[in-house]
Amino acid sequence: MKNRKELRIGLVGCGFMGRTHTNGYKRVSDFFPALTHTPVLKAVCARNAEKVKAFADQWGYESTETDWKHLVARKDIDAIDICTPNDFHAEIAIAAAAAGKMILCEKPLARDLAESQRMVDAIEKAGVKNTVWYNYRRLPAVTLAKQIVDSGKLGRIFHYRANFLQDWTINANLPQGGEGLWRMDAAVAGSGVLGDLLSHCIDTAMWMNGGIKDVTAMTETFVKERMHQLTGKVEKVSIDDACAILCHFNNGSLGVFESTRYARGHKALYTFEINGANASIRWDLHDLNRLEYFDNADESKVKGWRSIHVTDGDHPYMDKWWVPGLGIGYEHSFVHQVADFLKSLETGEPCSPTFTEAHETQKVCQAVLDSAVSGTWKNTGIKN
Ligand code: SOE
Repeated sequence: MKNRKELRIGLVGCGFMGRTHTNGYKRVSDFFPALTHTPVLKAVCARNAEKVKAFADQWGYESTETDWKHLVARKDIDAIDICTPNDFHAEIAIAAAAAGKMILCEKPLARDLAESQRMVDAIEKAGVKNTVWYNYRRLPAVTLAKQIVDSGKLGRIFHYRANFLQDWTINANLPQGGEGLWRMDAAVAGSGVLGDLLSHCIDTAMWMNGGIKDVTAMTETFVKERMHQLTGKVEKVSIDDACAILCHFNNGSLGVFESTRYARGHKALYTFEINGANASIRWDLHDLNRLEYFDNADESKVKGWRSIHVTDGDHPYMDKWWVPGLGIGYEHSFVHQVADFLKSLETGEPCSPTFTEAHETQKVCQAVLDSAVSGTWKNTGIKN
């Protein structure tokens, strides 16, 4: 740790994402020893004083705050990490940018396009470093898929398809809103599976296969009314429980995306497949260290889908972990995102996806919602 520059973190929110990010900060310097910066867990902020104190004690934060405005004003904080429900992303990010802080924001960037535009304007005006935690990009098998696509091995790409399936909201008696359930409240989340799950798929897709030009989509809310945990009243449900998208990418390929919280038996099944003229690749979060690859140039008698165990020393990020053949997990994607953010402090390069890139994902989400309402194709406005 000696001689490393400190990156003093102020975390807002101490739920599930607060834990994943904090684990990333804690692990990174041990496994990426060549980095010149090291995160310091300076402060964590949440409204509930007892809860935030317990989180700070458990994870090793030096201090706590109960008002994010106090955290943003602190001189001993370099970077604000936003892990709150979506309705606070914009307000905190805009204030943090104005205070000259670096910002790491949990996905999706915002509830809607207008909000994400204001966030992009704020970071551009302030010129502060920023990134959005679309963590799946940084699983070694997913990064390898990106490298294979970039190498041109797939040839002309025809199809990109992705799914993100869950089943945790099928029970009609599950309330909406409030702690742990804010993802079901459109006023807080912005949208349902679109922003929460499909945004991951859209981010990965545009990273690998370029911009999405236009979309046609349908959304469905299967349970129309639920008791709201905060008001105790039965209220209309306004989020999308399920969403299906057809789209054209700017490179001429076709995209098919599906997400739902009503796929009985699936807890977090994220899969994607890309079909090119020469080769195809596919990936499945449930087997996250594997990438499947089909190369049409293989000798015909042995031609078939290869199952690549992405755990060798020359695979992305893997030289930092154990020995070849030993896998890593979901949590490592967050360690890798911290490592890449710290690296970007050294190089001066942006840490992708930046707010500007995540705003492109918001453009697709907006077009999806508009299309689902109008029943027509919608342009995203994304040019490349
Ligand atoms: C929802 O259940 C959720 O936790 C998302 O919010 C995350 O972004 C996704 O990675 C896993 O599922």
